[in-house]
Amino acid sequence: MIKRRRNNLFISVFALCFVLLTGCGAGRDTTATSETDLESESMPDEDDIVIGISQVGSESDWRTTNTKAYIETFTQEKGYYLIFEDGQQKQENQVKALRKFILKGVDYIVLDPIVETGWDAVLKEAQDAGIPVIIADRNVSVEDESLYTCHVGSDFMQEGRNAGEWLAAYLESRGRGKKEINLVTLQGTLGSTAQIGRTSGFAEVMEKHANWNMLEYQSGDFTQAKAYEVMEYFLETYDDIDVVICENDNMAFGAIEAIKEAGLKLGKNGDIMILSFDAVRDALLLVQKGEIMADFECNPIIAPLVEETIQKLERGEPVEKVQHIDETYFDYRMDIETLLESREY
Ligand code: GZL
Repeated sequence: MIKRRRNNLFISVFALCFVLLTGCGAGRDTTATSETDLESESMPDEDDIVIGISQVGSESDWRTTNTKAYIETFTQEKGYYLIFEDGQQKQENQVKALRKFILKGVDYIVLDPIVETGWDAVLKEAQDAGIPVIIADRNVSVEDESLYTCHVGSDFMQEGRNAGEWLAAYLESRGRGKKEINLVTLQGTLGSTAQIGRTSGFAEVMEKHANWNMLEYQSGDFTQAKAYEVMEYFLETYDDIDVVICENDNMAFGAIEAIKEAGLKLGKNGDIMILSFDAVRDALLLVQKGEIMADFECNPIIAPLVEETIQKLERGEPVEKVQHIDETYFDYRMDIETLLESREY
């Protein structure tokens, strides 16, 4: 068991705040201290594992499921004390959250970094404070890889390759393997691991198809609203788009709205085909309708793997530096309705 490193300041600050706020003994339930953050009202028990989680934001359906899994996994009944901070899609908020965790002397930090760069200094502060940092979902790019314990998340490059290979096989099956294909891409938050991986993984496959023309890349920042605007721009700029690559489902929702408003048809017999990433429930319903041709899963339920990693660290066991979660894809040919019956999200 790693010696609890909480400093007396943490306990006394919590004791003072708790008594002032409630004037009573330790409750055991957790309530949000603001609309985006969540912290237990009660003080941690001596043996609680105190975990500070810095989340990207609440920009997508995927993120909602990802957050829900953390809150359902790290409960006080299971011996955890969770401090959850929503970065609201701003790196400076996440850096502030990490410094707050360090000041409070948490036992572990879990960071889902909005972008890959800019973390070296604050991760060094965590390392100097002796607090292990687990990078979850997206990844960091740092000079010194010892600044974090491990990365638990998806292989985004592979997700991109899977999408490229699926499109190549589909076009071949429709006798369009050698035909000119015009594509545009709605990228995620620029510099995020999900965007970097999906863009480069798909590009790797595109290099094998000289007849594929990527007309333009534009970021929709993983949001439906921004993607709608960018898709409107694409439709005004290009009159022969065959395929739209959406680097997450919420951007696919925005693109579909703009495409329909332009009077264009979606799907294998339509004007434009959409490939998407995440495979959240509402998107899979659109796959079933044929409006999204294929959706490449990005599993948001990472919390159990993070918990398993923390438990290993608690027992002093080694952990893999990179732990990828298994993922699949869904396309218009599958019985989505049946698949959804057994799907958690
Ligand atoms: C991917 C995750 C991405 C999702 C988006 O692991 O970081 O961020 O694909 C989310 O939906 O916004």
